[in-house]
Amino acid sequence: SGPDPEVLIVGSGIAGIGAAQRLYQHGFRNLRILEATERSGGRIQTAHFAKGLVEIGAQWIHGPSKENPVFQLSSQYDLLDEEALSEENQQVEVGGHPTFPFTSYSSSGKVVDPELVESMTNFYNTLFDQSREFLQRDYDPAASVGAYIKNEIAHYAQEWAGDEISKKLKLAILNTLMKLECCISGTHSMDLVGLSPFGEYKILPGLDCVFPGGYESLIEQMLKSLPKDIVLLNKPVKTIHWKGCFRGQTPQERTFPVKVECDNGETFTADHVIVTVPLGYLKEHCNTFLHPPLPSNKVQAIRKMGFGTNDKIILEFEKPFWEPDCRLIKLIWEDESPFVDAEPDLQKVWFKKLIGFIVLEPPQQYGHVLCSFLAGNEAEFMETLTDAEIVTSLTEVFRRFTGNPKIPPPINILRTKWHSSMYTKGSYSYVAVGCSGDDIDTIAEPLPEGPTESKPLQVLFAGEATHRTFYSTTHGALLSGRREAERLICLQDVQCCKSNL
Ligand code: 6YU
Repeated sequence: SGPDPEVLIVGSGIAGIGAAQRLYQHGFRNLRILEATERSGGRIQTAHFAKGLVEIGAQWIHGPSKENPVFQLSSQYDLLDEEALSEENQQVEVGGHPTFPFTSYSSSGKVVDPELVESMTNFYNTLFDQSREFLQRDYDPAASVGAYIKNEIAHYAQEWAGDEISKKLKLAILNTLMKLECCISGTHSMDLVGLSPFGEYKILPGLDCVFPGGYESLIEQMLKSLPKDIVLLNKPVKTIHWKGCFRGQTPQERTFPVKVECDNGETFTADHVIVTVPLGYLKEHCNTFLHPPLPSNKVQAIRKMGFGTNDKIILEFEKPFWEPDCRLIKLIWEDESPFVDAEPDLQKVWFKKLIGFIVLEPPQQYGHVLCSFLAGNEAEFMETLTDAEIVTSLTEVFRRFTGNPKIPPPINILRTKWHSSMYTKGSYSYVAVGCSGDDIDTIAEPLPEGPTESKPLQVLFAGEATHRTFYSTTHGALLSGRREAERLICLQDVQCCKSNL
């Protein structure tokens, strides 16, 4: 590379923008971000809905405390409220289980005893915490988190006192908690999530917080620190040609090892390309996205790693049908159990995968708005339905669970379609059965691999799915972008030293 290498970043999500920020701060000036869509932010996206703002993608800063770079940056930009910034908030250790005041309804239209729900939740949380302890063990009691938790439930359920009806209700509550875990992990079933690598994911202290001005306010601030023309929108990259010798358009007419080709035939030459496209996109295009193709160990890791769907359904009501202090409406299907497979006909049952609705608070800011999460095959099916079909099904669900047949339908709906989104193809990554943290590192390994000749670090990989301990989060994505920027900064430093000798 010359003194100021040409760097291209593919994808203008938080990983790509984070990489650009770090490089720009270190004096790199030949920088461009190629983004396929008409906007920056990727899976960070805020929309207007009802009276206020809602999040289409990332919702919370997970673990907002000193070690979290998204928290750090957002504090620096003054984007968080006082409560989120307080020392007290940063020290809360919920171990990934935040709690809200809730009302649980059952499918027979009754309110379920909150003490029972709480005791089952504590029991479940203990099993969940245990499932994160198999990283360093020689022996796994089960292949998946789902299998492990179900075995443990089966074991303890033998000792449960009470009649068959109360035991059934306990299993139904536990099933709801496992469905919630599917949303958190972004997977169809916890049977797909590997047990031993589950402990790779690191939970940071701090009570999860939101952005009063929307998550996208962070992206807007980050972009302000970069020159306006750095991001080129509507530039879907088709193929990255590397290990080449391509003539560029710079005045010196020097040659470059990389040429990036867009869908419309436009090309860009570079010394280095940082790829930040989502794993879902990489999975679908891994045979053609690079030329020469990706090495087989990388392709295998990309295929093995999990990438699922977690969608949202956001509803506005004219009047609330929930109590004023209720923050969470939980739905418990009494006929469900962790030991019974869900009915395969999604048309009939897709809405049974819903675990409940978060009340967006306060109503003066949002209106009367409920937000639900839906994971896996049911979410992907929901994406194929019309708004009217979804509203009809959910109105029936609300009426059935509350026992109030007069609840009017919501007046407005917004749902996400992350699986159908062609440049994402799902929501975020998880460590699937059969893969390990090493696979994440393999995906992150730059190309060409190993010690090489004169043109190192031609293609680098960032994005949430490349962060071993914070995959699936915005802070993992940001750190991964900065990590790849640092590789180029180090390379630059080494080359400067060599030329000064
Ligand atoms: C978080 C949260 N959160 C909910 C939902 C979603 C996600 N996340 P990007 O995709 O942003 O950027 C890539 C760009 O590349 C993009 O703009 C593309 O258009 C572009 N591109 C693609 N192909 C291209 C091409 N060919 N050419 C050019 N450009 C191309 N994270 O911290 N808090 O509350 C949530 C949530 C519905 C969808 C989330 C959350 C995940 C983050 O949104 C996500 O990781 C980052 O934004 C990704 O940034 P990026 O830059 O890498 O990609 C114990 C345990 C278990 C572990 N699990 C814990 C799970 C915790 C995750 N929580 C999620 C929960 C919610 C609600």
